[in-house]
Amino acid sequence: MKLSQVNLYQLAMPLVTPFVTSYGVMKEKPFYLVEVVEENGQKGYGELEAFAVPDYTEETSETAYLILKHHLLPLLKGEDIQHPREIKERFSSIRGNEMAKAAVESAVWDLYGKCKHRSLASLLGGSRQIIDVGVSIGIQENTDTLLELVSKYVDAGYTRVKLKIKPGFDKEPIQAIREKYPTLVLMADANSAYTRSDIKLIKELDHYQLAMIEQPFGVRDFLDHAWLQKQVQTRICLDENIRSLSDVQLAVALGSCKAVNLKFSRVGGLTEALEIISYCDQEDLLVWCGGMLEAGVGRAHNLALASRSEFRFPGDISQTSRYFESDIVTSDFSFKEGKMSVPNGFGIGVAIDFKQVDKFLIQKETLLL
Ligand code: OSB
Ligand code: MG
Repeated sequence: MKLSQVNLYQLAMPLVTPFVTSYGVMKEKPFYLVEVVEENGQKGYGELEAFAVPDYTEETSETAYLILKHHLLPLLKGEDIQHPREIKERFSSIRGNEMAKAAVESAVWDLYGKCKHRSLASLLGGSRQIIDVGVSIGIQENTDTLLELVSKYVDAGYTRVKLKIKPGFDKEPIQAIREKYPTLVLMADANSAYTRSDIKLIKELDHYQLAMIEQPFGVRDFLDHAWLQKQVQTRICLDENIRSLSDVQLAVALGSCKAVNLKFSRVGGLTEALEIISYCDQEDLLVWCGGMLEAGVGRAHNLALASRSEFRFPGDISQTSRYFESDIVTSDFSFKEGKMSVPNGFGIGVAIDFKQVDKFLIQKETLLL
């Protein structure tokens, strides 16, 4: 495949309700839809998932755009790409900037699927057609609102609930959910809001049969997480810490976690994600598919990846309508009773709805390769 052109659609999609985490509030999702075009006119799509503010990882939508345009795309100029796996190697001279890399890489995987008449799920080695999915619930004003939300999702059939927590909004809401739903698969995500000095509180969370506690400590704190994991029964799951396979290897060597939230966008692409999945499987480390409030394109990539059988725990892949009024793809991924189907058309298997893209468009830029 020879790429001839890349179109960047800068979009901003308002969220139906603000998403609140321990570190901030998100009211809209600004992102780029990346369209890679090969010499015969075939097109592939990826989403650039970096947020507006560098409070989850260092990248922002703006910095990732600059890296993509000035440093990543020039590396593909005139290159004949035999397989999307090669992209990781071609980008290896650029440090970090995983989300910028993943945006291009995932678009090339889609393009490759379309050229080869294969679904992305089958290219990635996925075998499941229908997968269990879970919701991630932001920090709520009070426990009543939270319980109402949880009951709505439980009624809809979601088989796993993840609750965002922070100091002051942790034990009480977890206890309230647990009392009402004794057997619900429940977990908490702190987005690094705690430190070693919170050990007493975290030990108390051991009493609520949480499936895991995600990212309690700092985003580079492998040692602190290892210290914590030794003292609690509940699995510690790492999210922000994991930017590459070697981060997972470090976590295993130190005993920093018993589970990994895998977002291909946070680890630089699907190729790195596949290596992480194999390694987790080999090490018996629970791995599951995380989310970045994706629109339809990123969601389709997630579903394809999550169709691999190694994902034995429901991911953060819920209905797009939880986050957005309408989507930029024509499919709604048919959600039914807590399960979603994996698209089986060529590539990501969903079509772009350009009327919708126009609706959210800030500007479009064409880059010739
Ligand atoms: O920590 O997993 C996280 C959303 C934005 C930033 C970080 C996280 C999240 C989520 C939402 O938990 C997952 C989703 O439903 O897309
Ligand atoms: Mg998380």
